[in-house]
Amino acid sequence: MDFNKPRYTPMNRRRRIYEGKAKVLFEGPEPGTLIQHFKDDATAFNAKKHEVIDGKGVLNNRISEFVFQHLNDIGVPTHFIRRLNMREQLIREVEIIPLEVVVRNVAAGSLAKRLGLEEGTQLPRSIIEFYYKNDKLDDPMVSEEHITAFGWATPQEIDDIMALAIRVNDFLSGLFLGVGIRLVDFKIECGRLWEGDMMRIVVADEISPDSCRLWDMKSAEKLDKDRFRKDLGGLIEAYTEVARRLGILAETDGVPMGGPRLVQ
Ligand code: AIR
Ligand code: ASP
Repeated sequence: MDFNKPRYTPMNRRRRIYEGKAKVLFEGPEPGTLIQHFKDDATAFNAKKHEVIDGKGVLNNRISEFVFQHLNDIGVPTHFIRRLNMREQLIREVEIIPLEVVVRNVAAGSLAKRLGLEEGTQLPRSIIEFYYKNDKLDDPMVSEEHITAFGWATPQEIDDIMALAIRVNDFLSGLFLGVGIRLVDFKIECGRLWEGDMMRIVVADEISPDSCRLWDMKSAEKLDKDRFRKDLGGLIEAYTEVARRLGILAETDGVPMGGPRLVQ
């Protein structure tokens, strides 16, 4: 398959496969591919809170591309093929496993609340948790017992998912440490990628400030979606800062008026 030959279909004529809260999936140019489109919508508390934040999709597309391309480069399998434009990327079609896989290094969010830990406490080791993806149920936390009993994933698949989650955590922790950002926690989703009769588990969805908690190492300022969840304001400025530190936006680019300017 030649993924470098562009064969775009105008957006309104493309078949829409799935619309989520922050992304839309369209049919891709080749069998087994999809186009992942990043919207500007921000939701929290499973869509009970909703706003459109101009430019968020563009930033997440670019930050997620950066992370997924690096994961591919170090041999962590993902669904990502390449970015197509400001809001879209070409991905491999996978069968999404209905779990949110959360890795935590520092106590925050629902863990701090559940166990009465002070936010910011370093955890004794990285902790992996599973949540069942179901908005109506508010994504309840589940154990491996639930996952295997209800057939969401097999024990072997859970092992593969955990191994991927640890590799992603090691990569992301180092990446952000290098630019003065503390990776507090993050969420990934995994999918089954079929290649003939063979199946492997790959990282899917997105990895962006929507799905990670990122704190500035010096000031502890939040550079992630908690700015929206907690009504702190300055979300675009924070995401722009993350992109700038990763070298995605030129140093000279300030907070954009008509959307961020991207460096090719
Ligand atoms: N997360 C969970 N569901 C959706 C997302 N984005 C991410 C949060 C946070 C981590 O998972 O962004 O980085 C843990 O979230 P919480 O709310 O369980 O503490
Ligand atoms: N993404 C989920 C929602 O839309 C949860 C969250 O990020 O807070 O509500």
